[in-house]
Amino acid sequence: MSVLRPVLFALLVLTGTASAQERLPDGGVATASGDVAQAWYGQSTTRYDHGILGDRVEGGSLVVIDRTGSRHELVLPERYVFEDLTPRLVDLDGDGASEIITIRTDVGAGAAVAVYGLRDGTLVERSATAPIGRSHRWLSIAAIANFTADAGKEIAIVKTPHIGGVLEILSLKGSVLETILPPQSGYSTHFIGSRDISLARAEDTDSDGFFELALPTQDRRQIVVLGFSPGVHAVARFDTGAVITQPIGSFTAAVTAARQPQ
Ligand SMILES: [Ca+2]
Ligand SMILES: [Ca+2]
Ligand SMILES: [Ca+2]
Repeated sequence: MSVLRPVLFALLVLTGTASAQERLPDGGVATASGDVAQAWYGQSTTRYDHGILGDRVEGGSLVVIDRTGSRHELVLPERYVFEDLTPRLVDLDGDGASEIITIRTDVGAGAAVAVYGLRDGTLVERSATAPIGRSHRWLSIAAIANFTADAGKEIAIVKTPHIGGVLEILSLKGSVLETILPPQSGYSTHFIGSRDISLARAEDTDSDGFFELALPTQDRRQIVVLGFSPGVHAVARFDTGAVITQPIGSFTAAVTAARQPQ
């Protein structure tokens, strides 16, 4: 016993150190209760010189632990990085299996949304948008929720949030991520250097089953609340009195108060 205990302790410490080293230093671990138990970014790399998320270290692989405890790793080709901090685990299409939603950047052509999943026990790409089209152009995944009557949950993104952000709503249809409503310009959900990937927040303020999205205007001095069903429409607008630097908090009460007749 006296020999075994220190050996076991040393093994545990080594295991912990290894997993910490392989994870993106400032990245998080996403957890869920479905077929995917955990996901994070590994194989940190400095091969992309953009550095808008607090440092110039980005993810080079996607690591997934399935519900049986098996580990899967998808290593990106050299021309890509995950320009993101923590993958998102959401069942977009309602089939009971988690989708793994990431921001994947083509070093030469900018950021895209890439969706992965486990299929027959293998980690595979389910779908991806085209990259923005230029290097050093990023997009923020603003929120994922049921925004419209399209089946399942939709992904709200803001392309190029630093230089004239454009909001788009994406719906996963089979293997295609389709933009389903007219893009809306003039929003910003991230500022350079921030580790908050999104300043936006989704809530169903009127309990109709469709979520509204609160997001900062381009100058980050106002919050606009948009609804998407039916069609894109403004629900409320608030002056913040200062530049927004933190993710927006719960806004249902403010919207409810704004709806009341004065
Ligand atoms: Ca699914
Ligand atoms: Ca929907
Ligand atoms: Ca609603």
